[in-house]
Amino acid sequence: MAELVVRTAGESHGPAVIAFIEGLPAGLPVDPARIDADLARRQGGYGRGGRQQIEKDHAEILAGVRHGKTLPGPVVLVVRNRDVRLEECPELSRPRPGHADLSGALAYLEPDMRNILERASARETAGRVAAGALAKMLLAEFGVDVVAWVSRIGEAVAAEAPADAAEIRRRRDASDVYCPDAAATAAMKAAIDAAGAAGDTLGGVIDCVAWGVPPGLGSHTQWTRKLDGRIAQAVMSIQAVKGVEIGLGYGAAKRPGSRVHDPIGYDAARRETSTLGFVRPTNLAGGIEGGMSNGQPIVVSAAMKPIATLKRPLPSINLKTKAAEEASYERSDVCAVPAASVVVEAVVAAELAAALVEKFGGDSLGQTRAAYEAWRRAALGL
Ligand code: EPS
Repeated sequence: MAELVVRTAGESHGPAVIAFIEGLPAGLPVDPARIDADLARRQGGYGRGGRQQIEKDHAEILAGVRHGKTLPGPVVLVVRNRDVRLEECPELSRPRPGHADLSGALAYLEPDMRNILERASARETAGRVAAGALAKMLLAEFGVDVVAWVSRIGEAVAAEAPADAAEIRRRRDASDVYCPDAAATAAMKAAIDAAGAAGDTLGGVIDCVAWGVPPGLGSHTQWTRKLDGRIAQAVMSIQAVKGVEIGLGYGAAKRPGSRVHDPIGYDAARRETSTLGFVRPTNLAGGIEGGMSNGQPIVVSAAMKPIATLKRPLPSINLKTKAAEEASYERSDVCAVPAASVVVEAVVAAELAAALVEKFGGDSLGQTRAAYEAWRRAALGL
């Protein structure tokens, strides 16, 4: 079974963040400018701290690409850090509630929590975003378009987003907080200002939709292959994410079945779309039934907690003395929800690309496309 694997390496203040991507079909056109555009978006967003003034992320392609196309071997992308001082960074001895500091110290028997936080840092997501940009290039070959945006920061909530990917992207990219609603953008910025002034931090909600996903990605046959489970794992693993919903999510628990499940219809005029003509008046399932895509847009939502590093620190202890002390404070962001929305888009794309490669094979793009077309013809003949 073809397998698309993404792994990252690197410390926040080490020489670089690295992404290793194995299993992309050979012959996939790679546009480095699109990788860097996503990296730049990830660095931005209102509420970021001083670090992003220092960094200017760029992905160097170290392996796996020749003449602008993927080779059969793995791709390695390197995002070099500018703020390199891993060896000089001081010890961290007062764990921050909500950060990896204390649990990491106990897990790795590591009294200097610097050795934990450097890898736990969300700087790591530069690697996942670079890899996700490649995944989006593969998905685009099959008409799949993944878009994520910010729908809530603290108490500031956006109006429902338009149904059209291009329109969402246009409005989102004009917003300092990557939110398609201009009025909500102003409220979100004000909320971030207030939190910053109070020495506090803010979380929020990120919405993500993938359009054009063919039916049948994922599988009902084994829990590890269920597409919703895999997307949930990928999104939940993003630093500070505490909740993931697919479609109606928690809302489905409150309603009777007749108001949760999406009726099934058929419209021959829509056979040429990703739905193969199977139409649903609603999409409360969020495009996944039985652990498989059903041809409807895949709808994912993620809740991000406020960043754990507080200018006005919470009570903690000194790990060496066990005496009560305030948690450590390090330069940090007031709000990184906009940046995390870029990461959500990347990891959802990576999971969809992995499921696509598993279903259609991934030795070369031509073979992947041929298998996809053959499956499509057969499915239309059902
Ligand atoms: C982070 C702390 C900050 C953030 C960092 C994540 O870094 P520093 O300690 O160098 O100021 O800016 O995020 C990034 C560097 C990034 O590129 O996203 C943390 O502790 O998680």
